[in-house]
Amino acid sequence: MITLYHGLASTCSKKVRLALYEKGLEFESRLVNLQAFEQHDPEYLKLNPNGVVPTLVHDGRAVVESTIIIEYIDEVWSEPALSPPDPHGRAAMRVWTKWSDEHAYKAVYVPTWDRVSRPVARKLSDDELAKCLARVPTAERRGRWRAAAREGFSADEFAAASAEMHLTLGKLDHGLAGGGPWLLGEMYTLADIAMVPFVERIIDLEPGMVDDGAYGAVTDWLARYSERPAYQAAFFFEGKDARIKAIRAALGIG
Ligand SMILES: N[C@@H](CCC(=O)N[C@@H](CS)C(=O)NCC(=O)O)C(=O)O
Repeated sequence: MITLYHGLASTCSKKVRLALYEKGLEFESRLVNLQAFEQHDPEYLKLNPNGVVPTLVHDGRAVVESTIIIEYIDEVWSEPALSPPDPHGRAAMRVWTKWSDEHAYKAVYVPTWDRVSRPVARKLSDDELAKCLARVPTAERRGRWRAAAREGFSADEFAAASAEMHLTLGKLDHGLAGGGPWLLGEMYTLADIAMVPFVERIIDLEPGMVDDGAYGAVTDWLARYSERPAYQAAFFFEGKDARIKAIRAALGIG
């Protein structure tokens, strides 16, 4: 039995939905409304003490951290394999999953909070904010929610995010220069899964970054990617139209 606690628009949640769908796995969906602060609910914190999504619960035990979760999924359900069979290949894959956690995530963090969390947080009264902050389990996220609610994010933070976006797109462009079709060449792996939600988000936040054919190998990879049924099921999770239904049926996930 698999239960996924996740956010609809959350990049880290998309990574996990994508890995599950690539394996053709059905799961019980528990959507966590981040803008209603459900991630700080004491019951949820028992599963994920960091107060963030995603959390995968498998056979009654919780697994946290999106990169660790996708590796877990690939270990437990071995087909189709999403990691190279050799140590060198797996090391190359982990360069990308590490980049996803350390750079791609940072590229979208501030602009996403500014777009999604700030409009909700700034409406909180001082009392409501104090109550909300008292439930946030980590100092880093408390600071983030406070900034979202009050002073906002600085020009330096936006500039740092923009630099990370360019760095990430540049690294991907270089990595795909050999023709791909995937980040490690012929084999589609967790490297692709870990990176794609951030690329989609960067382009959504800053469409101008890929104007005039900039980072063309990346936009080609994303176009190729968006044809994958698992991508469509993971990214348009709540899609109710006939096409999404057909994709879900083709993946065997009803
Ligand atoms: N390193 C964690 C980061 C998780 C994370 O930041 N999740 C975001 C959504 S993408 C979240 O839950 N934000 C709500 C909050 O911080 O209150 C992972 O990869 O799972």
